[in-house]
Amino acid sequence: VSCLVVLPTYNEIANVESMLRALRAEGLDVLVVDDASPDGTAESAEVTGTQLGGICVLRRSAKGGLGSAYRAGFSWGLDREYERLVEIDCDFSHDPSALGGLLEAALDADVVIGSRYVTGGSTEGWSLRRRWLSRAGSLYASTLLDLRVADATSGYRVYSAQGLRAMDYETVGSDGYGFQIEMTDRARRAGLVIREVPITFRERRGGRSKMSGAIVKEALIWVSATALGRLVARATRMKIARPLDVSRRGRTTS
Ligand SMILES: Nc1nc2c(ncn2[C@@H]2O[C@H](COP(=O)(O)OP(=O)(O)OP(=O)(O)O)[C@@H](O)[C@H]2O)c(=O)[nH]1
Ligand SMILES: [Mg+2]
Repeated sequence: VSCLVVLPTYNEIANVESMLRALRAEGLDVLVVDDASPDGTAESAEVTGTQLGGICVLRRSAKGGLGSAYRAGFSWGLDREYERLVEIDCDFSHDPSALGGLLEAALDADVVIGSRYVTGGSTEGWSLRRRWLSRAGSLYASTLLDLRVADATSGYRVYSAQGLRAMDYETVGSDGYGFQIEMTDRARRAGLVIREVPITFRERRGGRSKMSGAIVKEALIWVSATALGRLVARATRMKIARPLDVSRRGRTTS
């Protein structure tokens, strides 16, 4: 099965070369999606690509967010007929050597999630507060949207090309953690097979986090508004359905 790793980068000069080497050691093609990182990440990726082969760099003109980088990367990969598309962070939080296990699980699933919150999964180097926040966020989204996954915000994933197309990923609106949640929701609603594989998530190796309050807020608002919208839609449908039921019953008894 042909497989493309989509690697979004923004100011990852400290990690990008070693990450690319690790991914090429797994024998995988890589597309770096760089949003004009001022630290020279794209140039470094291009140099490494010339040395190792199997690496392309998609240079975008401005920082557009993680979700938008993935949407662009997926389109690039689907146009080139890749059958599996991988999401991974460029900071070694996701261990590239775990990818073999994820890809194996992807043989009979449309979506494989590298999960911190299934048995055997864990996070290393995170404060209790950050761990609690992440778990609570995942639980909130899973419960409200009936996602039936333990780790809805994980960004270490494998998608089948067919699954991505069925999910209509191009119209997903969120960008940060919300992107992962919204993609999981799309997969559920499209009736795709989702599998979770335990991973150990580690604190980023070099460089700085791009996580922000705005990203958390975006996810929280999206989940809450979507759940509320569905609740209202269901209540409205029930209200319309009830009088019809009554009239039908009325007709059969008369
Ligand atoms: N192309 C692109 N990549 C981005 C953007 N924002 C983040 N990334 C990349 O997406 C990946 C995840 O971002 P991180 O900053 O590690 O965010 P995080 O993993 O949620 O947060 P930490 O755990 O604190 O590192 C990294 O490879 C980033 O370089 C963006 O706007 N554009
Ligand atoms: Mg990270």
